[in-house]
Amino acid sequence: MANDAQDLPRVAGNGLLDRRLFMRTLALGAVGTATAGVSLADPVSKGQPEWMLAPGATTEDYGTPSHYEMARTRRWTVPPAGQTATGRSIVAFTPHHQLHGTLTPNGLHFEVNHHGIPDIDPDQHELIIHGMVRQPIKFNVAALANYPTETHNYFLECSGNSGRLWADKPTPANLDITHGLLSGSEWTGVPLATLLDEAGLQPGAKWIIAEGADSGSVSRSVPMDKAMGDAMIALYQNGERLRPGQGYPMRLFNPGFEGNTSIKWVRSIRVTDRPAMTRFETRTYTDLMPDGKALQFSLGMDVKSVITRPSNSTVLPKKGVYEVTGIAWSGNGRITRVEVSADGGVTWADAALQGPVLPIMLTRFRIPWQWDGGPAVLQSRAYDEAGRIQPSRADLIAARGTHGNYHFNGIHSWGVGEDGGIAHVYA
Ligand SMILES: Nc1nc2c(c(=O)[nH]1)N[C@H]1C(S)=C(S)[C@@H](COP(=O)(O)O)O[C@H]1N2
Ligand SMILES: [Mo]
Repeated sequence: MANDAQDLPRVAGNGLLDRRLFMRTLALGAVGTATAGVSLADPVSKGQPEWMLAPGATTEDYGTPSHYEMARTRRWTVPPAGQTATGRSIVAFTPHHQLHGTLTPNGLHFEVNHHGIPDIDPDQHELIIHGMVRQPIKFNVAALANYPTETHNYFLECSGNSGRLWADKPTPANLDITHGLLSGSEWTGVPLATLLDEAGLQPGAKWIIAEGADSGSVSRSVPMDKAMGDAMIALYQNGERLRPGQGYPMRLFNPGFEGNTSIKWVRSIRVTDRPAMTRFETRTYTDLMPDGKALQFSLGMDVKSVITRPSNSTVLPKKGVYEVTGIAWSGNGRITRVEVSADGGVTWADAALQGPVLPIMLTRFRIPWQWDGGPAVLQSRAYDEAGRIQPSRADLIAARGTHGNYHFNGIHSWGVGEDGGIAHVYA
């Protein structure tokens, strides 16, 4: 079925094809795609499948995915025997190698729970805003629901996402483990500025300290320009109330900042003139530099991308044309460009960006690629509207060393072997 398709316009080395030449052309038979449907001599169906022979099931109160899809679930870190969820952080990963589009289904949103998930009664939960304000105020869910809300699509990324890519050796782990502390959602909530305005900031108020209602009271300090900027108290996620793992019934959401600052189950926002130096801004979520000094309050998530398909969870079955697709994102704003390389970064071609391209949100990119059966190294490189470019791993390490655990945003490489096998490599 596959032909050599030598006439297809090549835009970079090792088989990258023009991004405008999409699967419509390819699937229509200009070339055989490696994955196209089988043509039938007699396309008329013979008989009916079993599920057509009797009426199907009724519906459910709350819909769930097909039972055939139950392998597409989050992997999560089970606490070691003898430790409870609250004795150790539990981390659940979004399986990006199994997903498409840009919105993460709520049941597959990643989770980082340092002290388990509290079971909060929404009728009893309160958020208090106090400290350097003219008048402390508190809100329950019903009171907050009376304020004007805003809805935005935003990604959320733990700064520990991709942390294992700082290691000397590539990893056999799948994309959930390496890039799954990242999700994209539509968030609806009340701008924090509205609430801070109502409380009235005192002169000299420069930071807020947000505290969660989990047993460890996870707390972070957030600079006032963020608090008075695009920060929100989120109540809804993709149209439904927040899931318990996302902070039900309310969370602070700081778009583009490291995930840890978006305090879940938020119960207190204290306005201050200085940061609190909490555990999560001293012991963790700081970046150890080559000179042994630690960078604190490295809050912004920089520009980054990764190819989600193909990935090391699949094997290329045969030579032919494949769609290479992935996601790009930046805490600085919109993604402006994503380039893909099939020859380990020697040559690059522009991928198509799926619109609308929204600021501080996952952006899907695609490019057709003709695999000729030889070795290849697939990479993606993202650019954002702040002029930031995703660095090579070597450049990132030259600047930052390898002592740190957080904020890895280097270019990611998939090595494709002659057998069609795919592995994470350092190129
Ligand atoms: N109260 C509280 N807020 C929290 C956490 C927590 O354990 N407790 N985890 C933080 C971390 S480390 C991250 S990366 C994000 C993850 O948000 P998610 O679990 O909704 O994906 O929430 C942050 N907010
Ligand atoms: Mo995190």
